[in-house]
Amino acid sequence: IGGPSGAELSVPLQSAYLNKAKIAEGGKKLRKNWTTAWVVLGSDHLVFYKESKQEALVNLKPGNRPGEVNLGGAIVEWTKEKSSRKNVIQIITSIGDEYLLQSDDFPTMSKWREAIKLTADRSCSG
Ligand code: I3P
Repeated sequence: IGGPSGAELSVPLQSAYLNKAKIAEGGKKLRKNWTTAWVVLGSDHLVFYKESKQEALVNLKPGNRPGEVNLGGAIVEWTKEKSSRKNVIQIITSIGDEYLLQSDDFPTMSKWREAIKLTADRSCSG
């Protein structure tokens, strides 16, 4: 059975401005730097854009998405230890990249946690 079609891949499941920090790459700790990003959840990945307007432009060029994070097999959980901020989730990808996402609005982060977790679990088995 084939993977998702190109059409499915280009349909964002949800998108929002969230606070984001990449804190590790390939298991190696990075210096934390929070920025606001336009975060788009696709069928099996997350994409980070500086602004919402970029999304349409970059989507014209498949395979050229610099801020794309593969969610297959990723671990997604709330964390209180990795930040002093409230409503922080951590995403640890299968290649050992680690991201924090945060919003002051609890329902927003709760919704994102659920959706990212579902996506990670679903794309784990192929
Ligand atoms: C970091 C900055 C972050 C903070 C982080 C600090 O300092 O204040 O906002 O994370 O805490 O190290 P700097 O700008 O000098 O790098 P939180 O806001 O998430 O708490 P941490 O080292 O405990 O992660």
